[in-house]
Amino acid sequence: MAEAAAKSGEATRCGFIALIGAPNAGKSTLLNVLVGSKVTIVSRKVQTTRALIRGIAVAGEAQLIFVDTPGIFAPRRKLDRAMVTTAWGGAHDADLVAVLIDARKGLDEEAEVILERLAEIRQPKLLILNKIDLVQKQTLLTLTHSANDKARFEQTFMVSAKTGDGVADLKAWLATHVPPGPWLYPADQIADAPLRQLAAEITREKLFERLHQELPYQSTVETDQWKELRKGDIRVEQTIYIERESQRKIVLGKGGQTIKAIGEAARKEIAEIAGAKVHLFLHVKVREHWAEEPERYRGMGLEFPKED
Ligand SMILES: Nc1nc2c(ncn2[C@@H]2O[C@H](COP(=O)(O)OP(=O)(O)OP(=O)(O)O)[C@@H](O)[C@H]2O)c(=O)[nH]1
Ligand SMILES: [Mg+2]
Repeated sequence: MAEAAAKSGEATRCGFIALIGAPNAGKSTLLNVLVGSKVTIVSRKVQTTRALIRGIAVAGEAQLIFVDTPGIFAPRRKLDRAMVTTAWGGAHDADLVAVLIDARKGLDEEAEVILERLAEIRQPKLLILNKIDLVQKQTLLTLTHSANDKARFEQTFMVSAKTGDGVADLKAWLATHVPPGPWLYPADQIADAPLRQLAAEITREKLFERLHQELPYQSTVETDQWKELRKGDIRVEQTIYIERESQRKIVLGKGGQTIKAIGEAARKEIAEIAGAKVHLFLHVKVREHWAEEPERYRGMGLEFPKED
């Protein structure tokens, strides 16, 4: 029935919901649980997401297009600036803006800065307190009051993206609050990034899991080749860009162990999303100024900052 209605555009709803918040608040985890499938990468480290990533879900007669955004923080490098500008841009372009706060961290400085800037956004906003599995109920009530004092929210939700607690309520509310209109995607579509881009993100997630300190932030991944072979297998070639020669041996690891583990983990996941056997080839390139190259930003789906 939903599909039939979608065709005519009658009684259906469809809208963009931007998920914004400080790095590590759980935006990507929440997007994946809302969509019911992994469309955006997650890590324990901050600043994992670098560009806008859409995940699509259907709830009743509504199509909900969630937009995952990079975490908002005080930027230092050019890449940071591009990420933060992109996040606010995502909020400005959405129909509804969902502001995530890590309930365990509460209103720290990063969260305060975001709440202050919300006044600039005209769209209806909702507050999502995430990670409620980690805090006491009383803390949540106090946090709800103080956050609602600082910005105007239509509604407050308390969820755990990890356990799924509260997510159904959030989805049901969104289904009746996105604008009326025809669906923009086919009913079964859950993502709109090309597979080769998601594949690069998956490898980057494995880098974030296995590399530490500055290396995750000084590296990026691109898919150079995605080729279907005759038997239906897929050959994927990717380049990991790093900034210094000395980082190469860390990425490779003793006897190539690290890169092997990264490649193995990424290959399995890429095969799952592609639904085919994948042969993954990883190359490591030192490119001192990759974070200053417009081409790398295009690869990530990020706008290259104009000013310097
Ligand atoms: N306990 C708990 N952990 C969570 C919850 N949601 C997310 N996390 C964890 O928080 C960490 C950060 O999650 P992400 O989804 O990558 O956070 P993000 O807001 O997308 O981060 P950036 O992309 O860096 O801005 C991961 O280790 C998640 O597993 C939650 O509800 N409860
Ligand atoms: Mg993220």
